Amino acid sequence: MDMMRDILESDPEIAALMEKELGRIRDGVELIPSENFVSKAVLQAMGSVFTNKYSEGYPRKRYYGGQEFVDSMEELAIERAKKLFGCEHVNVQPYSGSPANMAVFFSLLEVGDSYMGLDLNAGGHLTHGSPVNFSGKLFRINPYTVDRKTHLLDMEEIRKQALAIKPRMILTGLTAYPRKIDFKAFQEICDEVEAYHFSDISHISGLCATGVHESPVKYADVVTTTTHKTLRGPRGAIIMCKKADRYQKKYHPESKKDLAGLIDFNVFPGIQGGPHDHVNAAKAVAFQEALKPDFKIYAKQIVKNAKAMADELMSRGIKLVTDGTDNHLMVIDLSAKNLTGKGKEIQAALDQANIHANKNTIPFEPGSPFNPSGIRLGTPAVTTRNMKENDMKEIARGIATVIDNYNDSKKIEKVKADILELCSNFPLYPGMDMLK
Ligand code: DSN
Repeated sequence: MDMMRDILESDPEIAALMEKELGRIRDGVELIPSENFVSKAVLQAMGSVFTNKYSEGYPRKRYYGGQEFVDSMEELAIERAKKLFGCEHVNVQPYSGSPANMAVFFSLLEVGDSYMGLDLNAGGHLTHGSPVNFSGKLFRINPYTVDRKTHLLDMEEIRKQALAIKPRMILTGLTAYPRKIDFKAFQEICDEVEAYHFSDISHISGLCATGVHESPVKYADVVTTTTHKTLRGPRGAIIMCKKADRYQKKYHPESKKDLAGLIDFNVFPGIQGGPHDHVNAAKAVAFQEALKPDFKIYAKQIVKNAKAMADELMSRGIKLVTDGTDNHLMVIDLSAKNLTGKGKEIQAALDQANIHANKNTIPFEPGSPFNPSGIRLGTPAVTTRNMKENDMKEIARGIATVIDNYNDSKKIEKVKADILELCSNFPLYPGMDMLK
């Protein structure tokens, strides 16, 4: 691409690393479920002149001049996000998922308030209450977890916990839970205990936007999502919310702001300064792409691919947490193969075979977060490459071979050769090479 030529001249070291990264992603299958490959249009928006501007504030209410085009761009991003998710209000400025979630905590809770969120080991996120994160340090987390036997969310148990604790907020959302979340059931619990419902759909937002997974937007007070996972946009996040604060009298008696006002105020000036306009332009481009009919076909294929991969893995004797998947991700339980705590080694062996996945905790992890007993896999990126069910089966066979022979470099080399051949049939970013 033309826009790449300058960097080749001005900074050959970085250019060479970019070129190598392009080769790495082309020659491997990307199964880290939080990663994806954005379109060239999204890349171009990120590399645009919008990177130069400072725009503290919101459209038509900024602190600096020269905003006429930034304002129109951000308004487009807002309108497209509203249309895509059917939300009442959206803030498109969060730099990424963690600051977005932080703004929600500061909007809904006071420091020290209690809330419930999915335990990290069971598939939650750092910002859902981990003790090393602001969400666990500043606020009182009462984690809910999955059933010890089935590893599924048990809504009756969660309800009992909520009735006992009376949290001010219940957080729904996942990073490693492979099944559908019953957002309506969560909402009923929130209503019963008068808790805010905050849903972080970062992993599944591409599925929610297309109706492939139920969306919490119609229920929850606030919904966040990163924009770079199944949604296939740039690194970043958005916050969607209802306009009205339904617990204003109870929890914010002094506040003159509605919920939308609280969220906006906590993003800027509460947590962030100037928005990243180039990224917000790329978000707008990605939302436009996600509104097209093709994107629904893509989202459906992500789930079909995940199911095909899960079935093949299980038929090869691999145990999956919950014995399958409903969404885009799976978690392999290595403890069932006497590989407890070997997630790191298996991840490295898979990388040698050009299969990129990540080590992950399993529910009630017997190892540790750094040496966990799971491998997390997902299909958003391979589906973007146009791979289909048969390709998933081939990859699954490769994964099973690597797990069973993770110390056998010859067998791993053979899998790598097969993966290289598979990848050669699915070109990625054609024409983007700088050195050819
Ligand atoms: N790190 C992301 C993931 O991989 O799920 C969540 O932020």
